[in-house]
Amino acid sequence: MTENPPLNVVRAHPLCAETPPSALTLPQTPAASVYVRSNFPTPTLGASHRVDVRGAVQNAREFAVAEFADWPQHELLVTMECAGNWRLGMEPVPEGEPWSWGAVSTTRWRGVRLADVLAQVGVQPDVVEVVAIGADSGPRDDASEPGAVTFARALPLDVAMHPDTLLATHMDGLPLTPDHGAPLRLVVPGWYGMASVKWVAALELVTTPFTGYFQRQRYVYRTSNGVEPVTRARVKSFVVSPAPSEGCGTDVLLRGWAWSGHAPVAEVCVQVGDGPWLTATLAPPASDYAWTEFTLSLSLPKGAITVRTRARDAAGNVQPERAEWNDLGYGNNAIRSFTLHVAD
Ligand SMILES: Nc1nc2c(c(=O)[nH]1)N[C@H]1C(S)=C(S)[C@@H](COP(=O)(O)O)O[C@H]1N2
Ligand SMILES: [Mo]
Repeated sequence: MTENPPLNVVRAHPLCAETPPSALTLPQTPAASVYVRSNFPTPTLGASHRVDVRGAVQNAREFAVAEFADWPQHELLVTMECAGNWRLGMEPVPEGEPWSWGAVSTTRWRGVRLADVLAQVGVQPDVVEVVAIGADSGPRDDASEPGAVTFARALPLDVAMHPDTLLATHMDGLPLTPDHGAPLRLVVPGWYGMASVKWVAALELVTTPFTGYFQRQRYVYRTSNGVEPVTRARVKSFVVSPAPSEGCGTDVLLRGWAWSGHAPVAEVCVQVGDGPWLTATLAPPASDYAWTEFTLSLSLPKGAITVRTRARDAAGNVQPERAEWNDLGYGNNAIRSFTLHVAD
């Protein structure tokens, strides 16, 4: 038997790699199997790395990342999903990394509160956003302008000030690995992954909305109706057991995960073939930001059976039959349909 690889590589350079199905069965993703999405080559930042905090602040200054070890620490279990996850399920498949189902992981992050850093510099009253600027750069993938662009994303001030928005130094109790943003990254629970800027080099407080490439040209829902920013993760669910490829017996315990960046998961329903939608049992999530486990015991007929799952969150968001198609293929949270091969 071959070992499961820790990651399924979608593109090697810069690294884009999915959490493999075997790791998606686990409540917490092993660190080596946490998906990676990098737009540019991984920058090498030493232990003496400093973050420049500037812009509309009372006292602009640099912080040595090492100094954060002495600050109050916060740890959170967070399900993070790339906005491009399941792009392959859109028809026609939009441009961008061809992600299947594995650009999602659930990880324990530890670090300091972004709000604690902002309190140290003093936020001026007219600040609207905090721009996190990465240390990575490269060409725009639409070649709209020549030259390099830096990965940078703005957060509304209220999200930046939220006590669960972290500047993380650790994953799973260990210092961040280079591909996950060492030595310092943002973690914005509930938001699609692009908000969680890796390799933070600077934080700039701005008094007018940021219009950078990764804010206005990328990570936007662009349709014939206009352009909307990509923000929180849409409600989604999927089955992890039994695995579609494995085959199963007639009596199964269906098990999977559901999450939403808008509100707690309120309900997951399962449909077998053309049958009625059945309500699954929800387990309490391990944290406010971690996915919710659902289970349902089923007696299935033999043969190839189609199974679908549909989650609803407490804000009333429900997975659609089809997600609205958009140029860049973000936010595909359509109901997933898969086939189980049922034998004795
Ligand atoms: N500096 C920087 N931060 C970044 C990115 C990037 O390319 N550069 N990619 C973003 C995207 S699109 C996602 S989905 C997450 C992925 O984080 P991970 O690679 O640790 O899973 O990082 C985000 N932060
Ligand atoms: Mo992403």
